[in-house]
Amino acid sequence: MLKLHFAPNSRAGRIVWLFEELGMDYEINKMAFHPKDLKSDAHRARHPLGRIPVLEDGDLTLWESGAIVEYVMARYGDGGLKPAVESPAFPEYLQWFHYCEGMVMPPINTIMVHSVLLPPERRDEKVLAQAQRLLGRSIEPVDAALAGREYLVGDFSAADIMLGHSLFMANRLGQVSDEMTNLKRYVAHIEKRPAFQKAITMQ
Ligand SMILES: N[C@@H](CCC(=O)N[C@@H](CS)C(=O)NCC(=O)O)C(=O)O
Repeated sequence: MLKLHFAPNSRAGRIVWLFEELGMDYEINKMAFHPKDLKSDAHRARHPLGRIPVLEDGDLTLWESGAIVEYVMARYGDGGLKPAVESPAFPEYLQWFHYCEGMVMPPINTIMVHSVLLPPERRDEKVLAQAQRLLGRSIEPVDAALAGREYLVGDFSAADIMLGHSLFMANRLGQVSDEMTNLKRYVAHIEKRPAFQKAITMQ
């Protein structure tokens, strides 16, 4: 059975969300979002940087959430959760799938570091404000693309799992302005999916 190394309130939620959407069986190794677990020798043996998510499938150990999502879909997804390669929606699907880690998560990481993770005396207000501006600019095109759309590209897809999870985090951090009405509506919509709720409430 597939085994996911997981910590609450992290990108590992994307993989649980995917498993649940696909109706798969899986095993969870719950770790604390804390160096005592993530930077342990046991976990560094799985991921050189001591990060999550990490997937184990038999002898395979795989990290990078996007790679894990693509691997699980290719091996176990039966062609679901993505447009066919020939479909006009396929290139845009790829764009939003990769926009997530490429453009949206970097400023979210910085915001997390300078508003939550560092002790108050080490937080930098200027770095925080710069990351907040960058995140705002990065999510504007997503808000525009979502006009009149239920999901990012037609039917619900893995791009919604990747980028939707980041937009949920951005919203939870208070970084989605009320003017981004398409984004607000979209986040409220994906939050209603039972598979998402299972992933997000897993502690
Ligand atoms: N690009 C990687 C990022 C992995 C990552 O940074 N994960 C965070 C949790 S969301 C983590 O493990 N942080 C622990 C740390 O930085 O020590 C992915 O998508 O899997």
